[in-house]
Amino acid sequence: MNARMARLLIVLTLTVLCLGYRVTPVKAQSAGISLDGDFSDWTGKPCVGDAIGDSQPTLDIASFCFFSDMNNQVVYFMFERSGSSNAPTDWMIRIDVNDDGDYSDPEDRLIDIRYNLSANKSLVDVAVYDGSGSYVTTIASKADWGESSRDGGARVELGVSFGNLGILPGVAVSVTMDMYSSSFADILDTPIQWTPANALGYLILLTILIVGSIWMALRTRKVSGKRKATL
Ligand SMILES: [Ca+2]
Ligand SMILES: [Ca+2]
Ligand SMILES: [Ca+2]
Repeated sequence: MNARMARLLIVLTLTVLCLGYRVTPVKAQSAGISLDGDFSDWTGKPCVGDAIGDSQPTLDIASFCFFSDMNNQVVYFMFERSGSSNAPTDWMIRIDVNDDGDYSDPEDRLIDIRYNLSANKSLVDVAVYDGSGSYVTTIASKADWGESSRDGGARVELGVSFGNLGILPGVAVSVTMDMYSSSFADILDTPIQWTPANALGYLILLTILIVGSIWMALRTRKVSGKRKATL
């Protein structure tokens, strides 16, 4: 391997590394999920059900789904309630990012969702806080990401980037998450264990292997050059 080729490979490797660590903003459409208030794209995505009737219908969680888009590093969420009304309701998704059984660490995240709706559209606000309650970012303000009352008024979809969730490639090996409705009126019966970093972990491993190969090649060349010089 000549020096020019080695430099080219280093640049390519650094590019791969940067792509692996990029923080991608939420896109309106990605990997089969569109944030548009149409829920046909959730068919076949991972979901857990929740008991019906364990809260007042407008705050009664019926199901919770999520889809992790590894390519764009966005996690999409969807939840459904058993009843409907046009009154605004509050929902929280909480994520134990450092997976220590406690949702209140600064590393953890709380996604605060307000679902408001009218006959023909929805107004969804989404903000992210860390586990200690500090504000992180606003994801959406009055986005039409839920069902209008005419369409059932029960489901909401949203997406949050890995970066805003504090999920670092190769660090967050496993996280636990669940959700609850306003003031714990209902809480998801089954917390979800999720491993977000697998694909990114492979990318990092590949990067380390490439960098290691280049370093070895350069070192071999340098040693070889010194030997030649002493002959
Ligand atoms: Ca959709
Ligand atoms: Ca329920
Ligand atoms: Ca925690």
